[in-house]
Amino acid sequence: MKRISNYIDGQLVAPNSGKYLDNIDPSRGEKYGEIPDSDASDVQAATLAAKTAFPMWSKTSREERSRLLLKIADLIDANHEMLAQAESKDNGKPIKLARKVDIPRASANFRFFATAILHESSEFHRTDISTINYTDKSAIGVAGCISPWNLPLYLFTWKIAPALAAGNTVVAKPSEITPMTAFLLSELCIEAGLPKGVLNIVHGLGQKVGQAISEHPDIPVISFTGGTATGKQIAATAAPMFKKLSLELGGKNPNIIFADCDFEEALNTTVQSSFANQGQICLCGSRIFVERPIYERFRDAFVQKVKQLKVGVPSDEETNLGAVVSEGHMKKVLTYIDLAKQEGGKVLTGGNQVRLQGDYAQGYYLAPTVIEGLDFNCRTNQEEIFGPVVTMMPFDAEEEVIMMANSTQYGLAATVWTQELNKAHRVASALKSGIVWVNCWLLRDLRTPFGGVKNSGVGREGGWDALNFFTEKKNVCIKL
Ligand code: TXE
Repeated sequence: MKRISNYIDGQLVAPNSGKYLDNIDPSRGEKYGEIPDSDASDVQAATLAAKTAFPMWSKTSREERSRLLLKIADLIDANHEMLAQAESKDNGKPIKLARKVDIPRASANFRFFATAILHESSEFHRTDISTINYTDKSAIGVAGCISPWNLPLYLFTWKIAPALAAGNTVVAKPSEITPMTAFLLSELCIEAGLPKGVLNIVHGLGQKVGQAISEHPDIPVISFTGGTATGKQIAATAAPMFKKLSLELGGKNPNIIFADCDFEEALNTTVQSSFANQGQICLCGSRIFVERPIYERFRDAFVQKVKQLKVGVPSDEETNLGAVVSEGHMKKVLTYIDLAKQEGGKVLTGGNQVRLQGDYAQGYYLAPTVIEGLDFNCRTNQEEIFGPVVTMMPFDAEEEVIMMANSTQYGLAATVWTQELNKAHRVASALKSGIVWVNCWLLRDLRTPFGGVKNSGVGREGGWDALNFFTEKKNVCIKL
């Protein structure tokens, strides 16, 4: 039974309350560890440690900050398999996904920002012969970083790395549903020699620990990734305090497939964009629009491939879909499948819980599900399900599919499949989303702006956007 600790002021410590929450292994549906049931007093201790460390850390040279963050990246790589196993067990995702995506991206996040700060420059404006301006960029202070359960270490480090690289100290909260790799990261930070108080990790419930971070007066900047509803709560708390906010929220992403697409490429990638990580990636394409001339051919070929996907034990190399993250989430997804049927949807494959044998009989497994026959503006097609469920709809005209694609409250990502260049640019321009992939999905260049519009969030992560978010700019104007 693995009981993990908070990481505060360089130490692994118990929660002040002495209370713990169960940590469940979703592949077996059973408790396998305990996490601190922390509260505002633990957040206060973490914030004090971060505040105390800030003068030192913000004055540490960028070369030294870079060296330490690169050391952490090296330690993540050196512990790649252990971290991948831990991530797969905690989240339910297939081990091959954790090995290939989650853990390599966690070290890449540290490497990217550790090296970016070595090349950062600022601005100079000459007003006239005797007046010059320079932009002085400095760290803000204690940054609050709150992350979700779907890509635990990947998204946790996506916030922490730029915050630390920019010279801030951090109070971070991983999801209570998947805390393990954040805990293992704290051990690696100690091994790397990260000075005490620079990074603090407080485990526990969102309403207690997350809320305490959002409302703490000494945490002036918050970076959050998670559900739109939670994003609203954090904004409602932080906005009146004039905190700087970055919110990466939900999605209901359209996947638009024109008749002139590269059929095989679109087909194979759509299987991935529909069901990777059990559909628990906010970038997944959950609404598939197919131009009518190829709708039936694509639908039948897609369903055929989906039927071949293996739902299985996450530790099995052959598994394509592991367990969804929790019993509650499994029930939520099943409720949406029932709703889809009530709204007139026809389940072409899946639509059911999957019962494995033996030790895994109580795990949270769902069959990859494809539904057609729904209206584009029914609830199933408007609300985020965040599970292995996609809908398929035919379309006739470009204007029609753009209207349907843009019809939800979300605007995070979209995919467009066409071999006509002008159409690709035209459709990408018309789509209301922060990211558009053309003839690909989830190709990520960390320098690019990442984020959504509408209810998918506020602000952009990645590249200079992330470093600028975690710094304050001051214009100094000098009359010579
Ligand atoms: O979110 P939650 P989840 C979205 C995804 C889905 C959801 C899944 O689309 O909707 O997030 O993640 C903490 N004050 N994205 O269920 O519940 C909570 O403890 C402060 C989009 O985890 O919002 C956890 O640590 N914090 C994203 C974190 O918030 C609170 C990519 C997220 O929890 C809190 C990934 C509160 N009141 C998921 N309540 C993207 N756009 O990139 C909870 N928390």
